[in-house]
Amino acid sequence: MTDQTEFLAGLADNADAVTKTLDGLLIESDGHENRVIEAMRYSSLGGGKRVRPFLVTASADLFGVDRRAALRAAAAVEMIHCYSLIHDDLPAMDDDDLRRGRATCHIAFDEATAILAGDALLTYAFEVLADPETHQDARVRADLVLALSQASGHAGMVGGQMIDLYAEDHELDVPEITRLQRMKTGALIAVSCDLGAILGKASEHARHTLHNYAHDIGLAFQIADDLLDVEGDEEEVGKKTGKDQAAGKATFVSLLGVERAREQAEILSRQAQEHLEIFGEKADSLRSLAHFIVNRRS
Ligand code: GRG
Repeated sequence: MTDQTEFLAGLADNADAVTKTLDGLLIESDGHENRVIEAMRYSSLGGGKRVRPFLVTASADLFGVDRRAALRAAAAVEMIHCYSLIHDDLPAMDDDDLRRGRATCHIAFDEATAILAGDALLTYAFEVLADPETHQDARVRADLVLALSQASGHAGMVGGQMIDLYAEDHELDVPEITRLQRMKTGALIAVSCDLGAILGKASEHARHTLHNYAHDIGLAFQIADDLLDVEGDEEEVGKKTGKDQAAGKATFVSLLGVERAREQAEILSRQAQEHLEIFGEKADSLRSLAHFIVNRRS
């Protein structure tokens, strides 16, 4: 595993590179549509840990992928993530006014603009992946689009969000919550590794192994998120905390208790790191990420 200070510096450098890539992709216009581009830029350039983009570039590094291609794929995943946050914060969903330590998109702009900014980020992510600038091989580009669309839509993130809304009035048990979280949060985390493997034309075995790693850290990430909602400091976390309990929502923490939930997250993080054995030292940054995910404070 990389030393944590070194890892955090690498995470920050990668976040800067992703922000620069997004900045270069989200070009302002002279036309009256510019307000939606401003909202897209507001929600995607301002902060965030950039965990998913890090997974894309660190996975791509295992297979010697060109950095520019990896950063474009990383930016596409971050666009999907930012769109989901914008829509999740809307009054019709979580109705939040704080995200990444500042006003949510619909507060900084207005509700209609926030809906459009989310829609446009969602669409643009696929345009970026389908662009020959991302990869010269059309088959690779098609595979990138297929993987990201499956992870983002009804069988992945959107489906998970639908179950989350259902859970507001229905009690779910641990297997049902696990499925919800694997779809809502885990699918995008898993596909981030997958995009790196697709870009690198990785073998089925390597792709499958990375998928197992991503599967475990996805769940560990969500348990850590549930713990932060209970124990985190609002200012440090950058969003409202205590929301799950206030909404009476069943989470891993409400079902297992704080101690068992933390234990479970740590078991998953260790298990995730074990999957990486076949990659040797090249996977050290992914090992460090698995550690970071369960020990983060925001
Ligand atoms: C509205 C289509 C639609 C989907 C929403 C992912 C999601 C589904 C909603 C986000 C709400 C949420 C708090 C989910 C829990 C886990 C999560 C995705 C946390 C935020 O991700 P981080 O911690 O955020 O990576 P940063 O700001 O660091 O990028």
